[in-house]
Amino acid sequence: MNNDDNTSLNLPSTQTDSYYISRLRSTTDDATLKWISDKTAEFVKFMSYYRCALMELETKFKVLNEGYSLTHDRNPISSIQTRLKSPQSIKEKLLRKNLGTSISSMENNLNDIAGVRVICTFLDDVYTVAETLIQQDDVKLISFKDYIVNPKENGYRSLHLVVAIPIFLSNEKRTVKAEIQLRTIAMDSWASLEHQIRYKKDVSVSDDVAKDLLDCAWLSTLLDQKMNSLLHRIPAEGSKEQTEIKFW
Ligand code: 0O2
Repeated sequence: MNNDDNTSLNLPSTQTDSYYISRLRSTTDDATLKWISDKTAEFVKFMSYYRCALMELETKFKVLNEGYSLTHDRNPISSIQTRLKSPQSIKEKLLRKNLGTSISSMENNLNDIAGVRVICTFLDDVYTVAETLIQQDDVKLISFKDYIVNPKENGYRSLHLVVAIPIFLSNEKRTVKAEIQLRTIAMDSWASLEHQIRYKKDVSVSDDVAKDLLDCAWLSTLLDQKMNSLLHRIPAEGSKEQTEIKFW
């Protein structure tokens, strides 16, 4: 039996962990143990910068939403999701791109360790929210891809921004990059479905399914356009209604 194979030992996971830790301690010199511990601490600290960037950005979008509701009496943002890329995905992406896996390589080569998805109610809101964010003087726009004006071949639509923002820690200021995806509710439901069916899966999808997905993307585009034009018709009719209510 191979002693390094924990499956053949058939131990519960907690026991397996402590087994490995004690084995590591007994087979590794102090300098190497310190090196492992330093590397782990460095990675944990590095990831915490991105967690802070997510908190900053989420707050920025919440404040922006609140401010807009004061002036326009409605919220442009329907929901905000944040995610920190997992160590596994970070490593896989770097290896896929033939890049080194050091912390500086992560920092220089990956823009999406911190990811924010902002789901807007209407098409115009996507651009209003994006513009309002990048006008803020502590937000630096690094790049943007407009997959709404230029959808991907499969029908994917969204506005992608890469921004850099400062985060202030107790004893340092860091500039951290984050990827922001802005999309409407219709774009989001399409992307979620497509992600489940096809995206990143190695299996190829039948032509029928690909065609139906493209049809759905087209329908969601029409829906967004129609809803957006309705939005522009509401204020005039709405204000008339409001006057009548006030009069009563
Ligand atoms: P996940 O699991 O959502 O995080 P890059 O990230 O710069 O190396 P690329 O292709 O230039 O690669 O990035 P792009 O086009 O800006 O897309 C990055 C993210 O957009 C993806 O992240 C997806 O979240 C989303 N996305 C892009 N294309 C599609 C698509 O066809 N369908 C769906 N459903 N989502 C898409 P990840 O890290 O690949 O995946």
